[in-house]
Amino acid sequence: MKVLKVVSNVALLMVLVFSLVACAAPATPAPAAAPAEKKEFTYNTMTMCYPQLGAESDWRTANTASFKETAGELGVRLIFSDAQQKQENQISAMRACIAQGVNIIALPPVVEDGWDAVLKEAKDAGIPVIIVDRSVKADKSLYAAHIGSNMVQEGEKAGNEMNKLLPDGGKIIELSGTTGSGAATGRAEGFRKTLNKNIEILDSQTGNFTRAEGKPVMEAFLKKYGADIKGAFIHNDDMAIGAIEAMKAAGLKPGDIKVVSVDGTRGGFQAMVDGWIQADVECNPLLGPQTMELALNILNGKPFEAETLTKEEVYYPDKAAELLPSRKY
Ligand code: GZL
Repeated sequence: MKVLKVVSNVALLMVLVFSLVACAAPATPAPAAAPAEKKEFTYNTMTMCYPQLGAESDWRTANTASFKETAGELGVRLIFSDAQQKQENQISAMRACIAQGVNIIALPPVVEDGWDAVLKEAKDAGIPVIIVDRSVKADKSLYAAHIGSNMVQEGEKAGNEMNKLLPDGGKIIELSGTTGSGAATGRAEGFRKTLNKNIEILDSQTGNFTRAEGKPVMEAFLKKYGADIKGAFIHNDDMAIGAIEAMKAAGLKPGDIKVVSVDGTRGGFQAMVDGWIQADVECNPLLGPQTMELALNILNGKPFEAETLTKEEVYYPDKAAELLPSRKY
């Protein structure tokens, strides 16, 4: 069976030669793997960091609820923290989120200044930042977008309301929000832009957006200026409610001092029903849904607005009772 053997030897030789040729021949490169498709984010795969500034007011409580409820409904993983109104705590929370490798940061800044370094750290880590609610004084290249209120416009509206309440002029006081915050700065600026010249601001003092601090500030104003005070511009309903406690304790009646407040919370509406607040400039805290949608568009490279300003009304006592039950915050 020589032939077979020979065949087999020849076959063996051929196999040997073929395998040698196959090994020697340059391997034809495998087709390059298609570049990995950039995975599109969905709400379920998005992790958002929300270093909330505090829990100082009903507005803030509603803002926190809006983010937590929206994240729960959409399936977004929300890394939430409460900075107790301290910027250093917000910055630490942001740095922890950066280290954790979140997809996006939504920052509600307690004050306007001091954000450049941590915003740059986020940018260098490839984590976009959305500024929520109040503004920051930082290079716009350091963050992707801002969503919130036009605080200067809120102040202008308040000035117009005070003009209507004191057509013959008079002396007023101002309880301002957190010193250095975009909300307080903007409202004060806008208010002074539209206030009539026959209305004099006797004094201005921060109540840090809280009821607890609004009350003693108003007590001190009443002690110092007494019946000279014809009006009060108060930067949020929580401070107004604190100030109303001081006015009651001083024996004043609703309307003795014309009060213009800001936020439009249920507490503010109730104070209008009771006659203590004469106009309430709305400031909308329910920013969760719009911010989540904005975040997804940013992450997926879709078109988005760099600046989204919320639409806001001014409310008055004559409609307060009717509208109060439908108020969402
Ligand atoms: C304004 C917001 C302010 C509210 C206050 O957009 O930052 O902070 O007016 C809150 O009630 O504390």
